[in-house]
Amino acid sequence: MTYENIIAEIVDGRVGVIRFNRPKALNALSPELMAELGDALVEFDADPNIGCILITGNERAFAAGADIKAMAQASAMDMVATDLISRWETIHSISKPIVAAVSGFCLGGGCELAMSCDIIVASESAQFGQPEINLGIIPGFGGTQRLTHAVGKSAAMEMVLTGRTLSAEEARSYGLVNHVYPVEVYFAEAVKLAAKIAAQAPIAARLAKEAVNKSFEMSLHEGLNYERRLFHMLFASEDQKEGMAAFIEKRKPNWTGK
Ligand code: DAK
Repeated sequence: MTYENIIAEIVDGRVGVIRFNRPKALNALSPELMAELGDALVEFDADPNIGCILITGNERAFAAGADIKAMAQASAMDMVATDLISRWETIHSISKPIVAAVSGFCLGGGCELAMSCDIIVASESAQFGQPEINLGIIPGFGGTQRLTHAVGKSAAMEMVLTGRTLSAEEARSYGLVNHVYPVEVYFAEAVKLAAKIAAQAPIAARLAKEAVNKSFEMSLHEGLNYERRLFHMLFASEDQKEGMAAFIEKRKPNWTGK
């Protein structure tokens, strides 16, 4: 599929890279861009050759938020009823692991989108923030929820009440970001990490993501039971037999995704 607001390509054999491509608008997340992002995510999720998805922007901006110009005149009913925001939810239905490679501005909806990914790799110039308060609104795509889970109540409160941004290093120290690298290499490092994930047994990787995400939604007891069911289920996969045989035979496993 060809796109106007993103670039989608496969790198390193099994990594599906989606790059936001509105550099003049600091990759502001317009409805058109979000529709294309949704389509590309669904396409990569369905492609058996892709093992991990990587979402990125450019060095100056991952994304400076939802497109303010596109929503400035919207009514509450527009926000509820139109396609303006519905495609944002697609990312939460993706079963394959998603890595975000973040540099520069990662604000508002950009930060919320990065937090909707499974792992964040940042450049030293990355800035994470929820500045919606400066526009007379509050975060609307998880900025008060996922951010609070990630950085704790006090830091989240300060960020959403004042619009203060976190540097990449601060974000790493809070656990929001996995790794911070110099700008020149952050993308290559993110691809390396995504390629490592993409090389794992595909079904196990998807179920691992599902199980970790359930920990945000279930009690510990329910989560442990859920994990056990997925664990049992993997013994029905060919890849479990292959992985354990390969260990015993001292060779590399040959995953089939079955
Ligand atoms: N939207 C539209 N255009 C933007 C933009 C944005 N978020 N951010 C930057 N731009 C545009 C600027 O308008 C400018 O365009 P021109 O004037 O050249 O045409 C161009 O990008 C370059 O920006 P600046 O000239 O401002 O560049 P500076 O280096 O001076 O400043 C900045 C960079 C990132 C500090 C500044 O641009 C800025 O403050 N941007 C706005 C950041 C922000 O407030 N972000 C939060 C937006 S609200 C939801 C889903 C999502 C959301 C809500 C609900 N649902 C599914 C329910 C999300 C909401 C938001 O993200």
